[in-house]
Formats: sequence, structure tokens, C-alpha cells
Amino acid sequence: NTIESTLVLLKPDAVKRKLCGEIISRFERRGLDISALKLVRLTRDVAAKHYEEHQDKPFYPALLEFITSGPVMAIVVTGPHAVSIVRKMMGATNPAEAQPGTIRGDYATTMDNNIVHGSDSVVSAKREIAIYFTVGEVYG
Ligand code: YYY
Ligand code: MG
Repeated sequence: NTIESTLVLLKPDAVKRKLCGEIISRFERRGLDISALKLVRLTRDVAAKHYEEHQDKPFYPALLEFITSGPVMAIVVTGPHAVSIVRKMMGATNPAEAQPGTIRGDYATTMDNNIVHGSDSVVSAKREIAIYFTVGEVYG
């Protein structure tokens, strides 16, 4: 039972639609810990750092436009297997393929407004958490 931390972003669509509490409740009910949390509006530079792996993809300009369009809620979620458990709870990247019962499967219909980000590996999680939080801001 390796304890992991993962970075979750509740994207601008989730904040605008007032879904943050509902989504945070899912992580809490699952038994995961909230180790850090803040509301933040990403600058283009921070968004580019976050999504650097996608900089050459056709969807990249629209993705940056969307993720900087309003505040996001950045959350560090911690617990056993947190990275893979959060990814499963999120559902498929394309909400049209996400199972009902998952976050995207319950609240989204299209890939350009898909509600939530979660790190895809422990290595990505470490890199991404450091973009949003100092060591002293993360509890647990
Ligand atoms: O990790 P995850 O968010 O599930 O998907 P990624 O492949 O890392 O893509 C990041 C982000 O980009 C995705 O959440 C929506 C958007 N996107 C898109 O708009 N169109 C695609 N074909 C692929 C991804
Ligand atoms: Mg990803």
C-alpha cells in the first residue's frame, strides 16, 4: 500500500458550474486525503508548464485558452494508490467514452470541457504538484 500524492485540477468549467464541493466529496468518501488546496487562475506561462507534453498537439491552443479562462481549484490528493485511483474516478479523457459513475461520465459531454485533471503517474504528480504548491503548503 504505497502512499502516493497526485495533483487534481478542477478546471474552469467545474468551478463555474459549482461542482467543486461535489467532486471533493467523492475523494473524501473514497478515503483519500486532501493535503493541499487553492483556487488559482493560471497564467499562460503556468498553463504551458503544466501542459508542456502537449505543446505540439493540434488541441494545444484551445486547451491553453480553456484552462486560463477562469480560476481552477488545485488540489493535492493523497492516499494508497492515489494516482491510479483518482484516474479511475475521473473516467476517460473523452467524456463521451467515460462510464457513468465517473466524474467525467457524470458531469461532462465533450473533451474540451472535461471538468478535471489528474496526474497520469507518480513522476508526473511530483512535477505537477511543484508547479502549484511549495513544500510547506502540502500537509500530511
Ligand atoms: O490526462 P487527461 O486529461 O485525461 O488527457 P491528456 O491526453 O493528458 O490531455 C490533456 C487535456 O487535453 C484533456 O483533458 C483534454 C484535452 N484534449 C483535447 O482537447 N483533445 C484531445 N484529442 C486530447 C486531449
Ligand atoms: Mg494528461
